[in-house]
Amino acid sequence: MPHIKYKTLSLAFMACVASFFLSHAQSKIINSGWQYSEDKTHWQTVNIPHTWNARDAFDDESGYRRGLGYYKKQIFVSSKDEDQIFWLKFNAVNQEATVFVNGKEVTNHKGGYTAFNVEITSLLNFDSYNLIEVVVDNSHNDNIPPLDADFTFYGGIYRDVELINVPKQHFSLKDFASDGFYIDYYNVSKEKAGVKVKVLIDNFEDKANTHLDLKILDEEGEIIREDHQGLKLKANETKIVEFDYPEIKNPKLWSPDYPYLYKLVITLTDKNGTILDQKHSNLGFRWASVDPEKGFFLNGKPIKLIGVNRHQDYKDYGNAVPIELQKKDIHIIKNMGANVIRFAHYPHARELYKLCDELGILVWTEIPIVNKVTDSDTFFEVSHTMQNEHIKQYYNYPSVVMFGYMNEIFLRWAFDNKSTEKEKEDLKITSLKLARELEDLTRKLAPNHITVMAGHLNEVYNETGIADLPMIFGWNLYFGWYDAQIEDLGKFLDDQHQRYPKRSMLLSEYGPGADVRIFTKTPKKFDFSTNYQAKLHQSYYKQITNRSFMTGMTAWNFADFGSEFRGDAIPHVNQKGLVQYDRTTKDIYYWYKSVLDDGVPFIHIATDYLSQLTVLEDDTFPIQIYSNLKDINVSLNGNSLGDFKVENGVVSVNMPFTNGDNTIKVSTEIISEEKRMKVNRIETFDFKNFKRFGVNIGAHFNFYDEEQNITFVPDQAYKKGWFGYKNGTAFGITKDKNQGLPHNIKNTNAEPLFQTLLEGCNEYKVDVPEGNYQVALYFVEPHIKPTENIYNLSRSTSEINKKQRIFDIYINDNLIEKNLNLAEQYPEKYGVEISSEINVNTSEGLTINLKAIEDKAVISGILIEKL
Ligand code: GCB
Repeated sequence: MPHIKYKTLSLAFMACVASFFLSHAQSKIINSGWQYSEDKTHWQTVNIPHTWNARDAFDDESGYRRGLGYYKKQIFVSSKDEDQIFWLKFNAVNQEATVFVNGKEVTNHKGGYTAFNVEITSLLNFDSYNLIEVVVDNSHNDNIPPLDADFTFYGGIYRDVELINVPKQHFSLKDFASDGFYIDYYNVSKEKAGVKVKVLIDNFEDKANTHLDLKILDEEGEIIREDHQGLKLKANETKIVEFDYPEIKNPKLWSPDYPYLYKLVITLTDKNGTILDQKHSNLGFRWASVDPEKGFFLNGKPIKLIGVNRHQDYKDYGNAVPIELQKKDIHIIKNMGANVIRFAHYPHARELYKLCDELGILVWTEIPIVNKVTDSDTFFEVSHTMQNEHIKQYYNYPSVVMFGYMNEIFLRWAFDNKSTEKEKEDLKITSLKLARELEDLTRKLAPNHITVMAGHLNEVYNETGIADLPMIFGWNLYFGWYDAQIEDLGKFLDDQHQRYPKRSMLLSEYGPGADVRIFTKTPKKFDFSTNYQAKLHQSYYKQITNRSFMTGMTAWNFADFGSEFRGDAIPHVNQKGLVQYDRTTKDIYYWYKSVLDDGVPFIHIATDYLSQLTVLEDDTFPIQIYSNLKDINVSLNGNSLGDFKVENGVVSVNMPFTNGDNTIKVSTEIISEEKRMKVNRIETFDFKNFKRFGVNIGAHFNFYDEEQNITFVPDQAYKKGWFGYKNGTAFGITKDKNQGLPHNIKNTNAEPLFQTLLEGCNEYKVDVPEGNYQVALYFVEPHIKPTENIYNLSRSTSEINKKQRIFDIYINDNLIEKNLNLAEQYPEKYGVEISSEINVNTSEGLTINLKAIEDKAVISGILIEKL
C-alpha cells in the first residue's frame, strides 16, 4: 500500500471534511428549552441533562420521588430535508422512556444507562413545529435492572437528546443504537496488526448504488491503509459489509503509557460521489490477556491494573452532570497514575470512554444487574437487550478491554431472611441461568474482549460455579470494614487462589468510608477517619502488589456518591471516595499518586483535612507525607525532625506542634514542599490562647465542625485538672462493631458529633477555672430503628424500638433540664443542643451530672466558651 505524504493527505482529508459539511447527514443536539412537569399541569423550562432528584435525594425526608416525569419540546423541521430519514437519539433516560411524536407513541425503552434511537420520519410535519413528548418513569420496576443497589436512581433525561437526519442510505441506526460499524483487531503484535471492520448500511429506498470508502490514518494524519467498495443495496435492506485490511507492519501499540491512536474514517457516497454519511473512530492496536498465575497482560507484557471505580453523579447535580465536568474526572483519575477505570455499575457517558482512549486508561464497563434478579421473561429480555446495546455502543473504544454484566448478584439472596428455602434455591438457579446467558452473549458479541463479573464475600459464588463463568472474577472485598480485619484480605485471596488455581481474579472493590472532618491518632474500623482510610488503602495496595496472581485492584470509589438510603458521616452519601462528592481531593488521592505516578517528582503533606487541629498537653500528632521520591528530610518550624526513607509511598512523622502557625517543610535533593497550618494547643484550661473547648464525647476521634468552626477533641476518662468522663460506656463505632448508630440526624450537619456518645454516664467533668462560661451539651436518642442498610453488614438489623429514657441534667448542681426524654420530646433522629450560661465559683470546675430517672442517660458532646 503506497504511503501518501502528509500534505497530500491533509488536502484529501480537508476535502473530505469539507464535503462532509455539504452532505446531508446531520445530528443536532436538542438539549435546550424542554418543558418539564411532574403532573402535566405545572410546567417549567429545563435543559437536558436534567433530573428531578438532584435535591430530594439529599433532603431530610427519607426517600426521593420515584415516579413519572413529563417532558415536551417543539422542534421545527424544514421541508428542505423532506427527502431524508429522521431519527431521535436519546443517549440515556432513567429508567423507562415512552416517546411520542405529534401525539403518537413511537417507542418505549427500558433501562436507564444506554442509548436508544427511534425513527420518526412519517410522523413529521414539514415547515412546521412538531411536538416531541417523553414520559419518563423511575419507579421501582421488577422488570428493569437494577432492582436494588447502593446508589440513587435519579429520574430524568440526563444525557444528550439528538435529532438526526440522514439521506435514505446511511450507516445503520437500527443496530441497538450503535454507530453502525464494528472494529476488530487480530494478530496484533509489535511486528504487525490486522484490522477488520464490519459496516452496516441501512437503505430506506428501492435499489441504490453506493460507494464505501475506509481510511486508516496515523496521528500525523497520514493515510496508512485505504480501501473501498461499490455497493449495490437492495430495497429496504440493512447491508452488512466486511473489510479485512492487509496487516499493518510495525504498528504503534496503544497502552496506558503510550496511548497512540490511529483514526478510522468511513465514508458512504452515492453513485455521483456525493457524501451521504461519514463516521470516524479511534483505532488503537493492543491486545489483552489474563493468566490465573501471572495476572493481566497488555501487548504481551504484565501490567498490574490499579485504578478506581467511578459512579457518574456529582454533588448538586445528581446524574445530570455537564459532560465537561465529567471529563474532568477522567483527567483527575489519570493524573493520580491509575491505569484502569471500572465504570460502575452501568455504562457511563460515551465521551468518557473516548477520553480513556486518548489519555490511556483501560476500561471495565458493565450493565446494572446488581444485587438480585427476578425470573420474569421481561427481566431476562431487558437484560439481554441492555447487554446488546452496551456492547454495540461501546465496542469500538480501544480502551475498553473488559465487558461485564453483573455485580454482587447474590447480595439480596445472602441477606434475605424473608424467603423460604425453596424460594432462595430458585433465586440461585435463576441468577445462574441469567449469568450463563449473558456470559454467552458477551462472548459472542465481543469475542476479543475479556468478560468480567463482580461478587461479594460469600461462598455462594464458588459453590454455584458462577465465579468460573467470566474470564476474570472480581471480588468486592471489605476486610477491615464490613468484615474482619485489613490483614485478612491476603489470606482470603491466597486461599481462593489455592482452591481455584485456574481462575483469574481482580479486587474489583475495596475501601472504607472517610470524612475529611474526622481525624485521629488511633484509627479504627468504621470511624470514617481519613487516617483509617490511609491505613486500609496502604495495606491493601501492598497485599495486592505482593501477589502476582492478582490481575489488579480498583478502589471503591473514585468519588463520594449519592446513595439515598445511606447514612455515613454525611447523610445520603456513600463516603468511600478518594475525592469528595464535589471532587475536592482527600489526602489519600495523593498517596495513590505517590505510588503510581513515577513521572514528575512530587511531595504531598497530608494535612488537607486538618482545617483546625487541636492538640492537648504534651501531645504530638502524626502527619503522613506522600512522595514518589525515596529520601526526604522533614522539619517543623525550622527544626529538623530528621531524614526519612519513603516506603510504600509514605512516611509518618509525629509532629510536636506549637500553638498558632506551624510550618512543615519537606525537602529532597530536587524539590521541597511547605505547608502552614494553624494549631490550637491547649496545655491547661487557662483560656489564654483559646476561648472555646469542645469534646466529641464517646469518640476516639477529632471532629472538625465547620459551622461552629471548632474541632471537638476525642474523649477520655477523667484526669484531675483536666477533663473526661467518670463513668459510662461508649456507644457506637468506637467499638469494633457498629451498633446501629443513629444516622441521617435531623437539625444538624455535625453527624459525627452526635453519632458517637456515652451511655450510662452520670458524671462528666471539665476542670475549668472560676469564671463565666456558656456550656452547650449535645444529645441524640440512639435507640431508633436504623434505616435498613445491607451494606453495613456488621450492623444488627434487628428492630430497635424507641427508648423511653428519662434523665435530669445538672451543671454544678444547677438543674438545667428536668425530665429530658429525647424519644418523646423530639422528632426521630433529632440532634439536640441545650446551652446555658454557668458561673463557676469553685475550684472544682464544671461537673455535669446526668441523673437517670428511667433507663440510662446519654450524651454526645460538650462545647464550653469562656465569656
Ligand atoms: C459493594 C457494592 C457497591 C457499594 C459498596 C459499598 O460491594 O458493589 O455498589 O456501594 O459495596 O460501599 O458498600
